[in-house]
Amino acid sequence: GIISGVREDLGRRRAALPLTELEARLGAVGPALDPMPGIRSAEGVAVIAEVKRSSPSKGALADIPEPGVLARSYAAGGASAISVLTEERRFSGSLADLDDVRAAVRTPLLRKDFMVDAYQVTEARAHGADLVLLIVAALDDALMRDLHEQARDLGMTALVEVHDAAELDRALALDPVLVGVNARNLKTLEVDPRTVTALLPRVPEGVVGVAESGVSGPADVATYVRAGAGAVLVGEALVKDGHPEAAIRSFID
Ligand code: IGP
Repeated sequence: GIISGVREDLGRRRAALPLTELEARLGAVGPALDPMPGIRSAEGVAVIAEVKRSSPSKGALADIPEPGVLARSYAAGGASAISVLTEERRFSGSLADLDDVRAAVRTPLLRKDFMVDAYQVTEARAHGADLVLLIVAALDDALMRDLHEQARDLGMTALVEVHDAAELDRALALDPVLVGVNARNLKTLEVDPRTVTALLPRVPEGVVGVAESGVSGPADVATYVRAGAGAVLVGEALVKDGHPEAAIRSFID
């Protein structure tokens, strides 16, 4: 599956920068932005707009020559945060995409990847990310707690992603501020919005619930909002839309 494949990639990735060098860069990137005030105060629903070139289920989604340009239109449309896929093998993303987006906008940025060790979290911050994704299904409780704490120590916010009630319980044990329910089953890769509508009502008040995947228009957003979504995370529909700015506005209204 996707998650075991990611672990195999780690050796290759470590050929990149030594940890000490990444840590040396942390001072230069400036403090992480807190996405929560913007997400909590968004009118209607907060939109987390994703830069996504391709996916394992759909293949290539869009040609994105300049992720920073796309990100600027996301920001102009009112996105509360921007997600950038950095996973290379299955999503054709990269840290270069994150760098490009960071240079283009001041909006809080999520590094969207399969985080399975501390190096990746430090790397995210060193490249200007303000949020990291923690997928509960990919982590045991001890590692999840460590990465969650590390993110907080770096001033970052974790988006803790779940797919079922047992994972939601594990996520809530972290005392998170942002919990995502992904409608896409990571094993079958199929999207079932009922995953979101069943689980979001179980997210306690004070924790922002993020509905992830399967938004193709305002009607899907409305369904998720009725289930209690404080934010929606949208990729495919926005990268394929010629007018992402207007699309985001249509989700918010
Ligand atoms: C976006 P969509 O259907 O709007 O393109 O989905 C987002 O939810 C999806 O990219 C995603 C994802 C993930 C990708 C959610 N969780 C974990 C990779 C890894």
